[in-house]
Amino acid sequence: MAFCVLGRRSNLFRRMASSAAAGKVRERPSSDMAAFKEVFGKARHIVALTGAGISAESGIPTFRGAGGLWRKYNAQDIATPGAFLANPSLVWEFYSYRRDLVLSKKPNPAHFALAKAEAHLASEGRRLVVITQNIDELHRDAGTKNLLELHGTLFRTRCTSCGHITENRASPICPSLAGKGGPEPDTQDARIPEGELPRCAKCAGLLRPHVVWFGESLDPDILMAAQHELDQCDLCLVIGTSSVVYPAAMFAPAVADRGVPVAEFNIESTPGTENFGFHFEGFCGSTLPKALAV
Ligand code: BV8
Ligand code: ZN
Repeated sequence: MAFCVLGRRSNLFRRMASSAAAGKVRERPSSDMAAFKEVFGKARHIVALTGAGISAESGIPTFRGAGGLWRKYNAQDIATPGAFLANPSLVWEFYSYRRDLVLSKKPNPAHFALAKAEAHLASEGRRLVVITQNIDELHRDAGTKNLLELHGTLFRTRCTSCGHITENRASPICPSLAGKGGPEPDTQDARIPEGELPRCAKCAGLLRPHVVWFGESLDPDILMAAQHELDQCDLCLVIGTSSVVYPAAMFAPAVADRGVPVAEFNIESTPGTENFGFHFEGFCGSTLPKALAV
């Protein structure tokens, strides 16, 4: 599936290049809420693709915004298999910080608007599914049932030796990480010996966060399920994502490519904006509840 998704990327870029070459000026996306609500009122199968921006108003820093740095690193530097191999202590400090932070946060009106809309549409035999890039589980906490977590979750671990996957919401996840993970740039790395990092209850192997790191493939079943929803949908919402991480960045433009309406909810334009029919500028904690109100 990843191949076909990646294959789609090349024809998408070809199309974008050819339209640029043909000097075709794309219509600017509409910000007409009444027009959107008309489309929303008729849609039978809606996909909501969300990114870190939907959790920003819950107090969780986004990746590319002001709070996007942890110490002197950005996520792309440490959310990789190479970083974990080289320095599992540092990577575990990064995830321990995010686990503790997220455990103290709650869903915001944007998460709740999606969960409420899903329930209301279901009562009319219509479908809304959330496909999220986020690993904070706030969509689950808000009550969303139809949910695909593309990149895993902060609160599952996977054993690097036996592959055993477990839920784990302990804070800290192990004694050696207590009080560690501070985000300030001058914080000294804790250099925790590997033997004192989270270990597997079954085989004592080193545990890792059960998330998709940069350079790792997404779970093919989840990717397949996402592809199916995207292929079936007759409306796509793109909420709080910079649309720069693949393959997720490709999903909404590919839906737009099928002539299906796409509505973007963001505080700014993104590389995807010009492909979309609607763009609602503002904090999605305010714009989304308005857009999905029934
Ligand atoms: C893959 C989990 C096939 C971990 C994440 C070289 C080698 C290998 C692969 C690549 C390579 N070069 C490129 C790639 C592909 C790579 C990629 O896309 N890189 C990018 C950087 C170019 N992708 C991958 O590696 C993926 N796998 O391709 O597999 C493969 C395999 C091997 C070899 C080749 C190919 C895996 C990607 C998944 C990485 N894991 N998360 C963790 O979280 O710790 S990604 C992580 O970053 C998030 O999950 C999310 O996806 C991404 C951040 O993006 P956003 O969610 O959009 O957040 P961001 O901060 O960027 O933007 C926030 C937005 O919200 C902004 O637009 C802002 O304006 C807006 N906003 C803010 N506040 C609000 C708001 N909007 C509304 N209201 C507000 N209040
Ligand atoms: Zn194990």
